[in-house]
Amino acid sequence: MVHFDVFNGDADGIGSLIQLRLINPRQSSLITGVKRDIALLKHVPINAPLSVTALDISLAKNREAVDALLSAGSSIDYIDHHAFGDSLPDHPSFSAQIETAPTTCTGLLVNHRLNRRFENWAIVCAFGDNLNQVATGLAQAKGLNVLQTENLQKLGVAMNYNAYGSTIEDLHYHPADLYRKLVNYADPLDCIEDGSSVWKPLHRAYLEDMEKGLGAPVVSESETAFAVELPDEAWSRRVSGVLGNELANQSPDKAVAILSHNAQSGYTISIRAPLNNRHGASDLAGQFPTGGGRAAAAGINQLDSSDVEPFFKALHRHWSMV
Ligand SMILES: [Mn+2]
Repeated sequence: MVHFDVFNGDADGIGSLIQLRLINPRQSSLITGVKRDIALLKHVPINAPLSVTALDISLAKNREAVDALLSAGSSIDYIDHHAFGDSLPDHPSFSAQIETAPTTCTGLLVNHRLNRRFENWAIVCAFGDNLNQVATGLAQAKGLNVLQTENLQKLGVAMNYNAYGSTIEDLHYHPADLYRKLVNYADPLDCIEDGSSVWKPLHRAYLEDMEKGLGAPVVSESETAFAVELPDEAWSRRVSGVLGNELANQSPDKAVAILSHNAQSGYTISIRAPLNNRHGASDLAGQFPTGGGRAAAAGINQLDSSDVEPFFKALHRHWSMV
């Protein structure tokens, strides 16, 4: 039966598929995209019974396509840690491993399923999703040294970085290509050791963009939060997500907002709650028409320039009250 692997283009999605295909190599069609492009299952054809593996994409955002595929006779194996909606499909051809605890990610769920067979890849996934404590704990438990642990973290961060952009054209590597290059390594540490692997150019690109990102001006700051502003350029769209994580890690008691100039002459906003108080981001974003997200990380798709000052006020007030 024809098989489709459908996965988020970030570190967690790619690293999850790597683990599954290392243990069970099979020909498959790959469907993936930029990190925010999560409604991916609608791209799987529904005119023939297929088998599908879905990784690291919210079932709630793919439910219609899932139901259509199941009705067409396809079977789906769904592994994920995002919101799944009100209920899971009740169908004999649907199997799911879904956990939404904030301390897990898809790569860790796969690791559990495979009895930790490719655990270094799972650690890469966890670092990619910024689950640094969990990832470091796993690395220590299996006896990795500090350098090895740092290398897994760097790879996870760089893979995650590669997935950010408005479109595939913004990215350095199409996530499917990055997967094909990385699946050749049973241990991600070997990829880093290999001087001719994708690691070197990917990491160099990450460092270049991050240097620009960390140099971006702070445009508003208080005791509880700060905001930086990025221009409307491909590097900004690539670096905004990992820059948010990096700034949050550097200032764990403050909320972070990244304002990216967009093509609609306004801003796209990404908000991270303080690492030490991971609540309230979605409440703040929800005060604006195109805002939404999760408690720890949320965003506003379109903020007009005239709303920037009101946004700053709300940002600073929001975490001074909790
Ligand atoms: Mn994930």
